[in-house]
Amino acid sequence: MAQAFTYCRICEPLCGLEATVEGGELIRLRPDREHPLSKGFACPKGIAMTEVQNDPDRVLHPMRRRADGEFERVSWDEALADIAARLNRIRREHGGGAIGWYFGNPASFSYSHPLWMSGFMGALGSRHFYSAGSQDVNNRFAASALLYGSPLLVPIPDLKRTDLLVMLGANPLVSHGSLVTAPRIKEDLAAIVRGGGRVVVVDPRRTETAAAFEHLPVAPDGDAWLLLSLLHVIFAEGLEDRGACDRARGVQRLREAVKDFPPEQTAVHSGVAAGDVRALARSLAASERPVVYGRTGTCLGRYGTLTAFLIDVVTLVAGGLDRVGGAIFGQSPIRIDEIAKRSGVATYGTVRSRVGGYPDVLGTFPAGVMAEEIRAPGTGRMRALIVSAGNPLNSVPGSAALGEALDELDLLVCIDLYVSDTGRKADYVLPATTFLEREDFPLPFLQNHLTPYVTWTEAVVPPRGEARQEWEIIDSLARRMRLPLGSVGAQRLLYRMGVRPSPRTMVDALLRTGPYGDWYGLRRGGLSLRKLRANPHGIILGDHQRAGTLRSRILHKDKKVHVAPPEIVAEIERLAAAPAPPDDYPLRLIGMRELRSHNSWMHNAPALMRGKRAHAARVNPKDAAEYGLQDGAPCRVTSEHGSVVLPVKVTDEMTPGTIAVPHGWGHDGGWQVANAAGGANVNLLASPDPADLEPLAGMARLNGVPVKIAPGRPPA
Ligand SMILES: Nc1nc2c(c(=O)[nH]1)N[C@H]1C(S)=C(S)[C@@H](COP(=O)(O)OP(=O)(O)OC[C@H]3O[C@@H](n4cnc5c(=O)[nH]c(N)nc54)[C@H](O)[C@@H]3O)O[C@H]1N2
Ligand SMILES: Nc1nc2c(c(=O)[nH]1)N[C@H]1C(S)=C(S)[C@@H](COP(=O)(O)OP(=O)(O)OC[C@H]3O[C@@H](n4cnc5c(=O)[nH]c(N)nc54)[C@H](O)[C@@H]3O)O[C@H]1N2
Ligand code: SF4
Ligand SMILES: [Mo]
Repeated sequence: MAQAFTYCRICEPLCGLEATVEGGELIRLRPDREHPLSKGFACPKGIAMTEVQNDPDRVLHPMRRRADGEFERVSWDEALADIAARLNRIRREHGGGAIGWYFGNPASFSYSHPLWMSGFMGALGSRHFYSAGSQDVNNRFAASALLYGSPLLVPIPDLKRTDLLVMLGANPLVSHGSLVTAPRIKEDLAAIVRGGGRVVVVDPRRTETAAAFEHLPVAPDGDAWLLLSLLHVIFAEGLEDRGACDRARGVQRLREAVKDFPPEQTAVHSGVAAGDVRALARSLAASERPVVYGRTGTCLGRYGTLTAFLIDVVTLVAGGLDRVGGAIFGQSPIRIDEIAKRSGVATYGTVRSRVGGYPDVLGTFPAGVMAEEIRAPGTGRMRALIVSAGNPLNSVPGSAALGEALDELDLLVCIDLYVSDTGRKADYVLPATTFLEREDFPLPFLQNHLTPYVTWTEAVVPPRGEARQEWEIIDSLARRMRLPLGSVGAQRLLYRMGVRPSPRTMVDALLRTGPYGDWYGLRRGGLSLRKLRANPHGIILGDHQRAGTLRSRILHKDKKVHVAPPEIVAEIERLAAAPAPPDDYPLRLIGMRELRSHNSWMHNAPALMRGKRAHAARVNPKDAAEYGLQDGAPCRVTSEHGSVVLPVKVTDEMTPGTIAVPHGWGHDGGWQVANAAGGANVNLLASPDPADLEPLAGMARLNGVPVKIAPGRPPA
């Protein structure tokens, strides 16, 4: 038996894991006690990854769907040859722009997969590039592009030094933190309070985090109203940080824009009493080290980009932006800023989608237009789709319409661990390695580390069956299609010359020439891949991320934070003119996460499903009484777009008028435990209409969906 150290790549804390391996097989995963950040913490999902790794339902060979809908095993050679030929036929007849790609959340946890995938799409010259981002964080990137001129300048809350954290739409005690990597985040939050500070959790549900700290209930989709009123009060009472305002651009316009939003008038939209808003505004202004932070609860409404934008603006006006204990901009040991600038991948609004005219965010379009992009005739129609590490049928709004559209494709290929709900419709399912079967480097997360840190891992077990890494699959496909890969100029040139750099050599070069690099021996003790390999628990690079770096990193020509660009002013006007919601759907649906689920893909691990776990809609006792619902009995939730049946859970953690349903349930894939778990696909309730997406980043509207509820009978 051998032990190996690695890190978990299910969610953003990237906790250290110790793997026990015997005869090339994973026996057990345990928390790594020597990991300098997670220090022996890992959650149930990380531990249960053993069951995913060894799952009998995993896809271990390329599979082709037969006419009867069942899958048959084929060789890699056969699969790749047929896929390449079919893609090339589409290219000949309709151009590379008819081929699309959707990548899901796990893709971002691999350093090599995104690089090779964007190389592939770049070489095809296709704009049909979609991701889970439009259901997650693209609004945050868009807000940063507007504020700082770069979508990748996303601040993290300086949790170890703040004295007032106002947290909107995040539940880190369950999600373990997102857009900030802090594996022991629960302790970091508790320490704020222990040090005399405050943690205020703004959420329609009294979440695990809200219950542990101060809870300020908010109406679903009410955050923008609340933030505008916080600004209103701070300006009206002359409490703004003058220095910070003097250094920003557009403050006068912003002042004008928020004049019409006194808390007494916005309370009906935000659900927060005027007195509470005024008190919070004063606390923020009085705090030495304030920070406002928001996550998915603030991203998936009608005003996601505006909300993310206002979150930073409130921090700025309160004096916390780019300051110790506020919202700070972390740095990576790899020169991400520069690479992003030079490679031209850090784009926002450079191109627009064919359907809906949405701006691109980092070169991708909203997944909510995919169905229409497949169906709408004309040039640029999407005819083939590759899905890697994603399950869009279960994660994108308007699942019914998307399902029908996928059936119209000439070719659908899924690269996955399982036959997912989406994979069920694929012509081919290609077996991917798990993260335990691949080497890795936390490329996109390095600047989010609260404590600067870097690590590298080798694969801890060889691939099961014939599983392959995504970059290898893409590489072989590109070769067969005679497509020169290369996401950055130099890489493309090398490919043309027949040199094919591996992801590993690329990372070594980036590390060695980065700010901590060894410069090939010029700086002794500097970073290189060799040094990382000699430190299996990773290397701490400093005590804290630095504050005060923003000015040198802003990409706006005037080097100022832009607090009132026309796009945002227009959004404020749109918000003020919003029509009243339909009366016949009196309740608001929101999402939530569960400790033992991970989006849609861990419901097949028996360890996570113990205790007869079931999907449920959480409903306040008052609403339950009003609509005749009984705890544990089935209910029917109906929106303008669809209807689902699932059990009710009556709980006073919900604010009246709001119901919470986790996404990622209601399976019909090749995963037996998950299929048997029941539940429903909540995204059947979200609008399939591209016109209903949020305008500035194409964010899906998954929170605040108008619904009604009634006792329901489970489907026969
Ligand atoms: N209603 C509602 N919908 C939501 C959300 C919400 O809050 N409410 N949240 C949204 C968010 S934040 C996200 S991130 C998305 C997630 O949406 P998606 O990323 O589309 O879906 P996942 O459920 O994460 O499915 C990931 C798929 O990748 C596979 N997989 C796992 N690891 C690997 C790997 O290493 N390689 C490969 N090739 N495949 C792998 C899994 O088997 C699974 O099929 O859902 C979004 N949808
Ligand atoms: N256990 C577990 N952990 C996960 C995941 C998982 O599926 N399971 N998924 C991972 C992924 S992909 C992501 S992106 C992160 C997300 O990380 P978080 O954003 O922290 O995750 P959530 O728990 O969904 O928190 C969102 C909160 O927003 C609230 N909310 C809903 N609507 C509104 C609203 O209109 N306004 C406000 N203020 N709040 C609202 C919900 O009640 C919920 O508490 O979690 C990651 N971690
Ligand atoms: S919190 Fe759990 S799932 Fe997330 S990285 Fe840590 S062990 Fe993995
Ligand atoms: Mo996510």
